[in-house]
Amino acid sequence: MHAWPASEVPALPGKGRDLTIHDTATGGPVTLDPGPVARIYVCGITPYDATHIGHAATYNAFDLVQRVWLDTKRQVHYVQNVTDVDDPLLERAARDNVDWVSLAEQETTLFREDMTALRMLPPRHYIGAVEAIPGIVPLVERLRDSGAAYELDGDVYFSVEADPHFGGVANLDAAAMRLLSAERGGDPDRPGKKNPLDPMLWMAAREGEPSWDGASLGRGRPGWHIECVAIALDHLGMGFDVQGGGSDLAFPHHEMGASHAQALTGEFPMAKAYVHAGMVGLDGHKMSKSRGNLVFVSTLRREGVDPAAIRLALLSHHYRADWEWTDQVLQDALARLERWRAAVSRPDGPSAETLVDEIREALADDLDAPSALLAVDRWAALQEERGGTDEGAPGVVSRAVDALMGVAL
Ligand code: 5CA
Ligand code: ZN
Repeated sequence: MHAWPASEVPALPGKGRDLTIHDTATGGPVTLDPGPVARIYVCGITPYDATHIGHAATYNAFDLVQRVWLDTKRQVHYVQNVTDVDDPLLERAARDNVDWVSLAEQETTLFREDMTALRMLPPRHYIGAVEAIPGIVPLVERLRDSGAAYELDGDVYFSVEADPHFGGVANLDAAAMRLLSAERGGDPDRPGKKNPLDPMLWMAAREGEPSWDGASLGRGRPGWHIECVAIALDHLGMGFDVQGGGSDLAFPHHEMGASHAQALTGEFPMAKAYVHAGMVGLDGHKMSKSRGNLVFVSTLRREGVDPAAIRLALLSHHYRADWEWTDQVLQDALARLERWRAAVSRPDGPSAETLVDEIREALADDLDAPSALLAVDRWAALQEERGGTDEGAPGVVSRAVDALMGVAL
């Protein structure tokens, strides 16, 4: 699949510092030390509805990760998937009486447009589940042949007991795992499973549903977790730097993915840091496609909201916090954008040297974007109150805000 066009990342004087980030698996900060090419996998959308503010907030977090790395003069190898075949997509297509392929294509196109408008850096490899199937099948066969997977009425399940590290990503107790498994695509109550938590690797063809050739697995379609593992291992290999997604992916998705990879390669961990963004809510509930309480990026754009203001609204919350989208959040972002634009539109201003360091420090410290915004606010306030004589300063500020936070002033 093609991704979306890259917006330019201006080069800044000097160099940023290495990123320290909260790792769900260890429950604490890790300072990542990627090689010259940092490797990151971020779980993509299931394209049955438009990009909402919650998605955008999660992708904003991982965009910041990359911008911090780029500022340390590294390259970034970024991979993202599109879950373009899965139960929720097929169910939505059936409900609305539309072709599931067209629905997925249409929503993926809209997602690309939203990401472009928000200046999110595109992945180098943007891979759909369907196009990954030829790579998934041999992995499932290998897991089955090694005894890490078993068949149940034609479906193939992964055995969580095959991984000695199982549970080490989300660190949840058995009851919590069982509950979340039922809520998030698992089937803990299906009779005949070795362990209720075992996730499906390959689902045998169902009447009226799409299916693909699965070689010795028979016709069917892939499970959700193996999709991301196959794509990540194919394009990044084991031991990449960050696997990212919203906090609702820690269990079962990233937990199971880590176990699949361990059983396949004998290596651990798949990612050096498992990074999770908080959930954005609306009217007291997590914004979710299934609940329907959504604010779409595309709707805001159609209403004429500047995407830079949407981006500032996302940046005004720490990525790990759960927060609520309100009209006030957007109004504050619009006002901030106006203040910043006025401040950088003057030919000179207060020195920006310490400001660039402050933004860099804030972001390198677990992506503290709210503190970075406050630092820019202080510079803009100084500019408004007293101005300054540094001729390069407004340009440095607008380049820094663009390079490090994707905000075009
Ligand atoms: N296709 C899978 C991942 S492989 C999936 O979860 N798709 S999704 O469309 O449901 O979500 C895409 C990303 O947005 C995931 O990282 C998810 O954790 C995140 N996300 C979903 N809802 C919210 C929300 N309300 N707030 C923050 N992030 C969210
Ligand atoms: Zn995923």
